Amino acid sequence: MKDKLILGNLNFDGVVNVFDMTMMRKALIYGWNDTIAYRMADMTGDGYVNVADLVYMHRWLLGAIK
Ligand SMILES: [Ca+2]
Repeated sequence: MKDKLILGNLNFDGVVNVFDMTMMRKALIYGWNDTIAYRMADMTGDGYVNVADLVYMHRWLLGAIK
């Protein structure tokens, strides 16, 4: 579970995919209830999770960012 800490992996299943992006989108609207997920969602590494991180994850999933 939470031993699989990977940047962008918000549901701790070991992979970063569209389910994590959906989770981030929901959390940005309704708020975060998991501080570890919040940390893993900071894709841009600026200490905040906002729409910039969602865009980053989207681009990463599309292969535009390595
Ligand atoms: Ca995941």
